[in-house]
Amino acid sequence: MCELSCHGGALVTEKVLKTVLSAGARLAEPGEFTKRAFINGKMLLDEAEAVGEIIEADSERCLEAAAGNLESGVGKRLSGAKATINEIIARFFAVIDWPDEEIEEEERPALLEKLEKCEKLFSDAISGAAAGRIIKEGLSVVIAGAANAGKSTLMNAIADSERSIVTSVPGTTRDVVSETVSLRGLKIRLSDTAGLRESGDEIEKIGVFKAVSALKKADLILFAADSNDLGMETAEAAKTVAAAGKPFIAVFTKTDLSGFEDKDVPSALAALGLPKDLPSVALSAVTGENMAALADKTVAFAGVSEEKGPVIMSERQYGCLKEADEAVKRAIELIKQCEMPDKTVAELTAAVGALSRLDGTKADEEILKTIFDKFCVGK
Ligand SMILES: Nc1nc2c(ncn2[C@@H]2O[C@H](COP(=O)(O)OP(=O)(O)O)[C@@H](O)[C@H]2O)c(=O)[nH]1
Ligand SMILES: [Mg+2]
Repeated sequence: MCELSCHGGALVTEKVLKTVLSAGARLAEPGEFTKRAFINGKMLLDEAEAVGEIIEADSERCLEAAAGNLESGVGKRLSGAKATINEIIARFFAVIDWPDEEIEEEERPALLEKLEKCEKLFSDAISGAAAGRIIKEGLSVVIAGAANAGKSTLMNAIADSERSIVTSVPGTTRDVVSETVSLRGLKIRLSDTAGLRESGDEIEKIGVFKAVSALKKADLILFAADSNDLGMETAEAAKTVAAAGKPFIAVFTKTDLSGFEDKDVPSALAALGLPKDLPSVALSAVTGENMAALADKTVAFAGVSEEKGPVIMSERQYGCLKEADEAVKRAIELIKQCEMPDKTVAELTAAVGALSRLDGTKADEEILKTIFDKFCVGK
């Protein structure tokens, strides 16, 4: 490898490049440098994927998680578990190969304990994958509620821009208005929707239909309820929001007008027919009061811990982990039932196979191609 420095400017660079290419050099392929590092054993496959995650990162949290995955990825963290499973396979092979050998009754608990520890590591990593998806793709937060509840004002205050039109006329927002924002470094895909109410207006009806569809796809709903008006319409909207079956936070809006306080929350929830332990915030998007509390609750909901560790952001890694976890669970059952050792060996071998695909010690060309083709040239 050699590095050339030349004068700036497109033409000079192009001429130097042409000369170098005509002398026999070739352009690097996408992700070629990372791929070479992987092939030469300088990094595991999940770490190579972390390089891609770093390049693609579009929020602080995502960048942090990707950098953590590069430094100490899931492959490295699970290498001990993989070694343990391999040792247990060897122990079972001894039993299969030597008819006099068998797994003694007193040996069983120790084997089970080791496998259960491995399984715990896998299932912990799997349960962290939900947070990984949110870190990478962003948390989908939908603001919904009755007409004039202050939804668009809330949207604009969170997004810190005049994204949605705000008027005192009920039914102003008709389409779903979306914006990507960052809250405490976490990417949030925020959507404002039309007020949930029966309407004779053709366009508004479509807006309400779209709002209800958006609710069903949300990770989290912010149910905006005007603290000055906790009547029938608000209660009806609460019902529609609850029916979507998604987690939601009750946001009592316009406290600057109503004087509504945190202590008023329980009776307000009861008036709307909502559970008394529902996460709630009373705020004013106009004065900014309690907006920080809403940000805290929203980010806390994402379940993204500050703890450094592998964050599974790749569907491929998730699939491998699932496979390893399920195979080990089956092996545990087989050992408990004193089943034939060859069945247990088959499950444990499947688990090691999945872990080897995860860290790339056993990866076929097809998988490498899909991973590295996503990289840009020069990485
Ligand atoms: N004083 C005050 N007015 C608000 C607040 N939030 C919304 N409003 C007003 O309430 C009306 C309806 O607000 P909007 O955000 O359009 O409600 P939407 O229909 O739910 O989107 C507008 O006149 C806003 O200016 C608030 O926190 N304080
Ligand atoms: Mg609106």
